Amino acid sequence: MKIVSNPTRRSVLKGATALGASLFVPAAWTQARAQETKAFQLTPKPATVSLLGPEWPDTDVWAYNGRVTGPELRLQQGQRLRVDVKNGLNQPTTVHWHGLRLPNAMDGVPELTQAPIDPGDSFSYEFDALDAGTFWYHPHVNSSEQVGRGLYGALIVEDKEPPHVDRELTWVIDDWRLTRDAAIADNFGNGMDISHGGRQGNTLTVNGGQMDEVAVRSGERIRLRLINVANARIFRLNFNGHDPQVIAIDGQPVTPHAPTDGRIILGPGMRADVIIDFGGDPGETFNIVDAVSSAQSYVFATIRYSAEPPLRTSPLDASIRLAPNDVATPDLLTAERHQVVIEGGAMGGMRSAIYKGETLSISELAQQQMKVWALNGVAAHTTKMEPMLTLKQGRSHIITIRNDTGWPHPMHMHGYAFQILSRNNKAVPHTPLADTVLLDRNDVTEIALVADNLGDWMFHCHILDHVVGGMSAVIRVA
Ligand SMILES: [Cu+2]
Repeated sequence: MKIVSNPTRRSVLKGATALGASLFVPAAWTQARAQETKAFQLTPKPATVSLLGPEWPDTDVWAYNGRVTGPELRLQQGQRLRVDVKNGLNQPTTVHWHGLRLPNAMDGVPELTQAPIDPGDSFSYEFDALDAGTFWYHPHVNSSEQVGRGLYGALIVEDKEPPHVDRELTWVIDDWRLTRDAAIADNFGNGMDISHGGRQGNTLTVNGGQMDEVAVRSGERIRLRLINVANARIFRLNFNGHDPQVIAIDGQPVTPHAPTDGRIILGPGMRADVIIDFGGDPGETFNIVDAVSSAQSYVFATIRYSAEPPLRTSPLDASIRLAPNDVATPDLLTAERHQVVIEGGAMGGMRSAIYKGETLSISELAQQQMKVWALNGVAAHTTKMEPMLTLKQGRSHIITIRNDTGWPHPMHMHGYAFQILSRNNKAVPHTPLADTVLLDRNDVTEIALVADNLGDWMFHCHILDHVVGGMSAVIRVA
């Protein structure tokens, strides 16, 4: 991997002038100004691919540049990214850059931050890659169906000084609902999925194909970038016989640590970077298990050691700690406090919610295209709404999120990396930064941030059918 050189004085000055014209930019952004632009083209369009291998029929999908997953966009921290998107679908789309702190107008939310890109039309996204880390991109129009049909890809911003590893792998993990003919089941947005746990699939893919085995060599150190792009499935990966160290969560560096219970938990939208020293013997095999619960688990993939002699006899003696990104630290003593309450869904206690300004009973909400979820008493009917919360620009804020439903929800906030302070009144170890926080049913969590990125930002569940059911809101930073 290449190492980014520091921006020259000239490029810093040039950048400062250009950015001075925009509304508001955190101080760090002007310093991180790119000296070079990396340009890519993305064309979302129908395509036919093999998800299951040659013994199965091909699958009609929607895909970026005809590939599932879409191309891995890679650039170095501090570089500028430009992506020209041409819509080859027969419906509007946008591209959202999940987890990236970027100017509001580049966030890819239809109506809220840009007009949707109509079929045949184009839109160019351009912003600086402020944070190194593992991110991804996907549409934000009709997301359940567009993501569920295969529109997603990884966006990797390389560290200036990456840890020394022998190999780096990206696993983009999806869960598809296929018919017996390997076609995508077209029952998107049905009431059952919306009101329960979302669109759970029946077929897993990694990077758009089957990954029964992972070939490794004894002694090697691998950095694994895990990205859960599934509509609804929560993964709990256990690397049996190995000791993965989590070095980043949602792209943001964290104190290297072993995952709790040995399971790496990834709700939809979430990422983890892990470093694994493969200490098994040549020829050995181990299972990676998705340990859903103590009663339920399945083999996600099998690690197979080659017969080659070990690359080294003891683990590499090199630091695996990543340099932090320049994210402002909230002042918890002076922070303003806010609350978000999640209600609704099947087996929930919600009696009514506000929909389009009117209070409706739960059965009336069900008749409004299943708007059966609410955030602070409001079921969303569109992306452009009056803000649920308004955060004062430049101030620190603590948001308490309470899940009063019978279902887990990975709650995602755009434009920010927030600290996860506590879960059920217990401090979260390492106070990780994240863009998505997974709440189990009846969980309460506190997150904190400095409101340094101006604009109207989406705050929503990343179980995409829950968004269809109204579980989204706007947080305004002004
Ligand atoms: Cu949800």
